[in-house]
Amino acid sequence: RNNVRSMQWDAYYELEEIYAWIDDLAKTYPDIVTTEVAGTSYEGREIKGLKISHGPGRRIVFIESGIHAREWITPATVCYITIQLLTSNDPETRAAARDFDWYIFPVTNPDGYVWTHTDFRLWRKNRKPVGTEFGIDLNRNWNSNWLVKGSSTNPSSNNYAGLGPFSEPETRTLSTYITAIGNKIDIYLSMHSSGQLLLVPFGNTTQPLANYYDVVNIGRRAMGALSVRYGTEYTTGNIAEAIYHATGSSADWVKEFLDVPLVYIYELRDRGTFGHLLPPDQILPTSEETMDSIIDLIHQAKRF
Ligand code: ING
Ligand code: ZN
Repeated sequence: RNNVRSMQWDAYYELEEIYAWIDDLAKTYPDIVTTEVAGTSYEGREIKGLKISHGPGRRIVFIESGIHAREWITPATVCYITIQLLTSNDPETRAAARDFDWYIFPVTNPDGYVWTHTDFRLWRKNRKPVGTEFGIDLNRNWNSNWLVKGSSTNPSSNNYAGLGPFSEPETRTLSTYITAIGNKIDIYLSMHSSGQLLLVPFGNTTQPLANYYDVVNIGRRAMGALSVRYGTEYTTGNIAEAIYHATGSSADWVKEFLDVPLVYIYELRDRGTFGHLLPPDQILPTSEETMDSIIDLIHQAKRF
């Protein structure tokens, strides 16, 4: 199954398969795809992704997914999006692929992802040992209001924030990589599941951020596009308002420090029936509708 161009989107893939597929894409599309390594995990795995570029000087879309190990639908959907950007004949999709540089990282927590395949399906954090416990919540470890809200100092918690901001190799190396791209990022998407929500920063306050109304309106329209195909309903709003207060997330950090104009967190399907155990027969519909929304986002961003 190494060649994902023949992927049937009917099964969740293991880390090795996804990474082999990325290498294969770079070989198949040498003029537009490059393999990118954004960092290294605690156990020494690469955070491997790819860049799609049709030429210099383009605005950037950055997609970070799989920061939570058990949220398997996120890498699956992101792989689908990647293949659409490379192979679709749809004019809007081709335009989106051509007009932006795409940085796509399906699995930003590779150790955790492997652990969910080998040992414990519902693992969320990375796999760094902390005393007798394991794992830091990598979406509480970024240097933005670190430990302020919705975070734990207890290593046994699923929201353990770590010993300090960027204490973890995954967040430290990934943030360094993102910083090197700098303020040319126009759209940053952080992919999670589940709940069918589209969230915008910040997670420490329900106060609207600078361009809140523009960002939310663009998001709402994109969720309208998402619902067309299968009627899937999303709720759009501020993190703290729509879900819970939580700080130290990647989304808050790119908003605060890189001033990325459009930052969204997707909480993909479903609304609780299966949660993280979303059956494989929902990979394709989830991927398709999410792609529809991203194309709409891109369309709106061009005029933003
Ligand atoms: N949800 C996110 C979490 O990290 C979130 C929600 C996103 C909070 C971004 C704060 C910032 O808890 C899931 N499902 O992980
Ligand atoms: Zn998550």
